[in-house]
Amino acid sequence: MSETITTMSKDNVRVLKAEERVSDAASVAMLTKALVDGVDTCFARLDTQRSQCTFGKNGVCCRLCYMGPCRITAKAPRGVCGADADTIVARNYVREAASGTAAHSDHSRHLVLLLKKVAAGRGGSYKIADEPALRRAARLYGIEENGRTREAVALDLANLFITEFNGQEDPLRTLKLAPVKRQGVWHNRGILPSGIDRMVVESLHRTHMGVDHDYRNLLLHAFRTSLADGWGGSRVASMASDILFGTPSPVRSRANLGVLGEKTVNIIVHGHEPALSEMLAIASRDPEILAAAQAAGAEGLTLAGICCTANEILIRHGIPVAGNFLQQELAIITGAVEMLITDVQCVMPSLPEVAKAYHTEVISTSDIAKTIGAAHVPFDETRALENAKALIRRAIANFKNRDPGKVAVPKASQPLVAGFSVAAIKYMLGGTFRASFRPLNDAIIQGRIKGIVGVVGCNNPRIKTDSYVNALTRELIKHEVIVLKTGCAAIASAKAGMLTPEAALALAGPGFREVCEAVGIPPVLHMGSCVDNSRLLEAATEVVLEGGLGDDLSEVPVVGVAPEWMSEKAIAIGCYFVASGVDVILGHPFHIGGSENVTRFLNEETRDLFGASFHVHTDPLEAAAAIMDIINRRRERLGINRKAERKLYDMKDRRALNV
Ligand code: NFS
Ligand code: SF4
Repeated sequence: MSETITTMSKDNVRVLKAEERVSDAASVAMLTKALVDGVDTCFARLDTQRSQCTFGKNGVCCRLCYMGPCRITAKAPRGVCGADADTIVARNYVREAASGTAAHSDHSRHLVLLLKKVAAGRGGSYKIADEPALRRAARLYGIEENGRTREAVALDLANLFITEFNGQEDPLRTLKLAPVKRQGVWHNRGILPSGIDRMVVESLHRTHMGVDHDYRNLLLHAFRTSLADGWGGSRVASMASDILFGTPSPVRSRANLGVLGEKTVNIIVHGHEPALSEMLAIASRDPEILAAAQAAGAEGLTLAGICCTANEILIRHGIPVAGNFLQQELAIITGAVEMLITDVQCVMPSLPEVAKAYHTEVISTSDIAKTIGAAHVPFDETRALENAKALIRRAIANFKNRDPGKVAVPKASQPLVAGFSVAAIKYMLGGTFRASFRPLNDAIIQGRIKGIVGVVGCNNPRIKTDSYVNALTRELIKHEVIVLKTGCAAIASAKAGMLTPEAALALAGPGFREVCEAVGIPPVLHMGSCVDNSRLLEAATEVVLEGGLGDDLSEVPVVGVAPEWMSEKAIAIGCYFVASGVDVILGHPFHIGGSENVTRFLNEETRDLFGASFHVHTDPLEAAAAIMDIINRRRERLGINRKAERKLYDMKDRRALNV
């Protein structure tokens, strides 16, 4: 097990052991196997990329026009056009936030268009799975639903959602779901976003050569665009998926590579959009399909997920999770995956290369996301169930090509409970007849729960996989903080066994443990995929509306953390949290170090603008201390920290201790 992982390069990079790169036993075993099988992974490639560009890292490389590319140094403080470090760093940042917003929102658009087709009776095998969710959403937007058919209501809602994308001048309607005071903040700062598509286009326009050069003006647009994600595209995506596929409620399952069957046909779905994976989930239970798998000599069929597609079908169907972002290559290395089906986002282009060493077929299904070496099977929504069945049959046919000598499925997997939508949390706290956030607010006011922290985002091979997420989460639970999770961070907790009610008994501080025991919830609530970060905002808004904890998100003891992030989507998420009044801790910094002004704006000036800012803490325990500090300051301001409570060390105390 402790075999050394060498790199594919011949230079003298420090050689890390598998245990130094990944946290869980399954990943350690597969990374070790990669070496034996001669397979290149992102971990090895990080080594060959070891001397990464410091200009890029500091955000001072500009290639926006063909007088360049330009890079800013002490001797060359301006690009050919005259742009300085502030302008260049800010422009690059706006483009990152716009790209993240585009990814979440294009995903959202696909769901909205599907909802419209379903409403018009052209949805094929799709239907409105959750009529109460549809009617709830319609009421939020003032759409008449009483006495009307669900199709008519769905059509109005889908059309309204479409105007959220193509609106030109009016602010997004979905912003109205935020606390009134916060809407006022956005108005006063001039960052009420209009149509989502327009915000992204404007980002590209403003960052074109020779347009917007004022770093503050640029950065405000990064926040405005990101608000169109969090309180627009992502929020709409969660609503549309709940209507089409069902609002999540707590469901049991398992996570980690050990969910793959040694003797079953294994199919992995990977990416983000739930439309195809929903159908695969349904098709995978079809008796005919199961019989076909047995006829092929397998003991059955295992469907499992990676990344956010995994989260989508986990929270609605309890389909097991094979792993998070950095396990996509490792899953193939088990030698036991017949087919890996991808849709969009976070799919490594290396997958077909890895698959060459095994029998795994990599299938791309979205026409906007192809990879050389992957077979492309375009997914046709109008024939979704047939498409899904055909894919599964193709995977079954591939079972006979499995090389038993190459199969090594790690035993590791952990039980979990996931699926905590806001509706589900309300129900768990208050029951059917008085579903409410009151018990949560009361627990926070009484100090049994100190605050709410959303831990979200990716893995990044620069950080030992899951290590920061899990160390931080453990510390927060101990300090009586309820942790809400989405995306790959949620999967990290699942693999570490923290998504079970039993984890509360073992890990939670005393007051919080009582609450978890009384309600029967885990200390860490898995709320879904990354677009479901909108559910975190929804939950925080419910806390505000319930009363007693301030009347804006900037007053509630709530913090967001992106520990091991890597994606531009994380930048959009971070920005809409901060613009919503929620402080965001990053486990490693943005590419902005080349501009003191941009850094000061994002880490300090935003506090005056939004009541929250970014903070960078590369050490998880330092991050936990900083988070408790923010939470306690907010509790002070609310006047609920009166009781002399156990002393929590702040940063200064911690440093003093280390002396
Ligand atoms: Ni979020 Fe979900 Fe994972 Fe990161 Fe990618 S899967 S959308 S971006 S890597 S958490
Ligand atoms: Fe260089 Fe200016 Fe062109 Fe950027 S926009 S590449 S700084 S000349």
